[in-house]
Amino acid sequence: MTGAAGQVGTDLVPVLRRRHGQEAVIAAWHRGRLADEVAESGPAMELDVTDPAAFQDAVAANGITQVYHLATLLSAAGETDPDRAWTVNLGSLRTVLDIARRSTVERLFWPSSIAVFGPTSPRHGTPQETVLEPTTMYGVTKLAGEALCRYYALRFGIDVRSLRYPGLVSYSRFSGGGTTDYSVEMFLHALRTGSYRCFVREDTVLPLMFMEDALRATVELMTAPAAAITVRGSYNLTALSFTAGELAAAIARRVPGFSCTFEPDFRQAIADSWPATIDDSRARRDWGWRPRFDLDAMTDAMLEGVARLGAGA
Ligand code: AKB
Repeated sequence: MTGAAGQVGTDLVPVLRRRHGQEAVIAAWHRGRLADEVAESGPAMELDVTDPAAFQDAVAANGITQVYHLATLLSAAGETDPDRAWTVNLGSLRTVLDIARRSTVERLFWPSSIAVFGPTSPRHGTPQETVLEPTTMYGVTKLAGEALCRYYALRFGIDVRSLRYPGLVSYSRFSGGGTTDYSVEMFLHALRTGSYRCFVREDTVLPLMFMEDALRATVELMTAPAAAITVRGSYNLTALSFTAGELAAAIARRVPGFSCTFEPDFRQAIADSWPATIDDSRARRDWGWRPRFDLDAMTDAMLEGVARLGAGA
C-alpha cells in the first residue's frame, strides 16, 4: 500500500493485515509519519511513488500481487501546488498501471473522488455517468486517472478497481489538505477547545462517509468477482449528506457548550463545485454496497474515537 501514512492508509493497513496476515501487507509511505500501529504490526518501507524505478523495484523485490495506491495530494493542497498534484496523483498512477502490465501484480485499487464532478454536474442524485468538468487540479487528476484506469482495463486487461470516495470522516489520522477536512476538524476542536471556526458556510452540504463504511466498501469492491465489476473508471459511492451546521448541531448535542462559527475561505468555492447528494446505485447493484453509519452513529463513534486516541494524530 502506498500512502500508508495518510488518512485512509492508517486505517486500511490494519484491516488488510487482519485479512491477509501481518507480514503480507507492506506499508509504504513518503511524507509524514506512519501511525505506531501500522509501523509496529508488519513490514514498512519508504517509497517515493514519483520515482518509477523505485516503485518498480519495490514491487519486484517483494513479489507484490495487489497494490492499494493511495498516495495523493487532496483538493486544497492541489490548489496550492498544482504541478506536484499532477505528478503525484496522475504520474504515479500511470507508473503503477505500467508496472501491473509486466509484473506479479494481479489487482490494483486506486481511489478517485467526488472531486471529478464540477459545477455543471447535476448537484442532487449525481449519476454514475454524467457531465464531468472539475474545477480543481485534484479533480482534473482524478478524472484523467479514471480514464487511464478504464483504458488499461480495456486495452491490457488490468484488474483495476476504484471508488469515488466522498469526504471521509475518521479519527486515527488527520492528514489535511482536503476541502472536507472541516468535518474531521470540528470533532477535534470540539473536544480540545470546545469551539471551532468552520471554513465553509453553515448551509454547505457535501457527501460524507464514516471511515468504517469506506474501509468496508474498499474491501467489498476488491473481493468482488471480476465479472461483477461493470465500472472500470470509478464507482460512485455514498452514505450521508448533511450541512456543516447539522454536523455542528449533532456535536453540540453531545458536547455541552460546543460552539461553531462559520467563516468561509477559498475552500468554499471548491465545496460549492461538488455534488450535494450522489446516486450510487451501480455499486449497490454490482457488488451489494450498503452504508451502515448515519449521522448520529458516526458522531457517537467519532467522539469516542477522538477521545480515546487523544484527538487524532
Ligand atoms: C478532499 O476534500 O479533497 C477529499 C475528497 C473529497 O476527495 N476529502
